Amino acid sequence: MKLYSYFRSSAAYRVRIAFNLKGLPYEMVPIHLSKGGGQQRKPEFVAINPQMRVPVLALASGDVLTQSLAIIEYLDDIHPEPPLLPADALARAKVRAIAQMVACDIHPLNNLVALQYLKNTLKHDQPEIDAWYHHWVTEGFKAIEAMISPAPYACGAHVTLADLCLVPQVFNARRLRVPLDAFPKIVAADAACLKLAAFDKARPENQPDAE
Ligand SMILES: N[C@@H](CCC(=O)N[C@@H](CS)C(=O)NCC(=O)O)C(=O)O
Repeated sequence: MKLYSYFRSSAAYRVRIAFNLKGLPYEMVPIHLSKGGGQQRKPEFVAINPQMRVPVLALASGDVLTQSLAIIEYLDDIHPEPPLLPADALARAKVRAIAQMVACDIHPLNNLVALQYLKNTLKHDQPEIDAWYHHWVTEGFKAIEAMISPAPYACGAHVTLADLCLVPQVFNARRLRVPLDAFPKIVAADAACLKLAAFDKARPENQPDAE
């Protein structure tokens, strides 16, 4: 399997963690999201993913999967061990809720295309863009902080899809200097995950395309 990734992409980071937890090998194809206007906009990549985003997973069958949560659930379906979702329906819904708070509510407001639109089209200055970023991460983290009880991972004794989404978002928040003092539970879950080799190996700074 080929994973189109960018070291700093938090959506690709989620998928890298899943691959590592499952112990599955993959070939990494780095897509630089900013150099030369962004390789994601080149016709050869648009032909692979018309949405011009990473991650993308290309399967040996020729099928192409997009969207990190769909890719992770696909990997979980074809390689169920270790499971990334609990067996119990109620617990699964709770894990998916935390994952989607990150992937559907926080991340889309903060990802590169959204920030570039604020800057280049709407002409906001950098302090305004930083304030936008901080606002949406802080709002999202406030809600997540109230909803998790790390033990030691976000949703209990086992790593779940919630952790795969939370850890990359915490990485991004730190990179953009969002204060995390008000979120001790999120910080604790992140620290517990980062002790695991699967998470450590997936870190942006440990990728072949890291700068
Ligand atoms: N919902 C998508 C989000 C994918 C996404 O937005 N990826 C970003 C990097 S984290 C991207 O490729 N951005 C391209 C750009 O900003 O032009 C997923 O979960 O895979």
